[in-house]
Amino acid sequence: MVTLYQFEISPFCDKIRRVLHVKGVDYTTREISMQDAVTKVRKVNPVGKLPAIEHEGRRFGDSTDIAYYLEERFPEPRLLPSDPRERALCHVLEDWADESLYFYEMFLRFTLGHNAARWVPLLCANDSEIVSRAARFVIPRHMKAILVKQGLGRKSRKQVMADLRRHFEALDGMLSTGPWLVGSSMTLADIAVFVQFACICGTKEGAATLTDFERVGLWMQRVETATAKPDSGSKPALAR
Ligand SMILES: N[C@@H](CCC(=O)N[C@@H](CS)C(=O)NCC(=O)O)C(=O)O
Repeated sequence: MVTLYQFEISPFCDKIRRVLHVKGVDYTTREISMQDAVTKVRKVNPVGKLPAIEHEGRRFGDSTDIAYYLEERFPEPRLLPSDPRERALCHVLEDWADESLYFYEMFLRFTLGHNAARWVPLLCANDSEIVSRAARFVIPRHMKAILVKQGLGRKSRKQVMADLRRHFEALDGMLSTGPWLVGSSMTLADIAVFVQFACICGTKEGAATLTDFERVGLWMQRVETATAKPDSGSKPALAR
């Protein structure tokens, strides 16, 4: 049994849940509240981020490391291509998702007031009322500070939205030759990119942009269906 330490609405935690679903691995989740984040996260991952997993006495974090570990321990069905070029492309696309797209979802969900009003309470679903109330003020500012350091937070909203549209166009272009991003079957690249776009499309602006990209919408449905929790029917694992 795998134990997944998570913030439920984190795209990286969603990535690992979906890998576990595809591979049919039994797992249990331990939700970390915002209140406990500072003390508890470092106990399971010294880097201080989630997801982290515990399996057969080993605990470690980083969604890419976890996904590669799961691929090794539970090889079927394969999510990493064996062809070297495809494997490399899969890695580069996962990195695009984790290191670039992530900041767009952070910008949209947590720094725009109307979206933050929905997402901050979900982030604090396991916290006391007082922490939850404080978070409504603190989280958008904390995320904004991260984004200013990263760079995206120094751009105007209009510039960020233009950048985001370019990312939608890039994804749409990649899907113009086949149903999956790399090779002829779903890979970790599809899952990693999907979870970030799912968060992006969980915002007013992201959902509006998606309506211009039918092919992206169809791919999202494909990935959702292929990676949903086996007993969850058609209900998305990540509320959008
Ligand atoms: N590269 C890491 C990123 C994980 C990450 O940024 N997780 C966020 C939640 S979405 C986190 O734990 N943030 C807490 C922090 O940075 O202090 C991965 O792939 O696991």
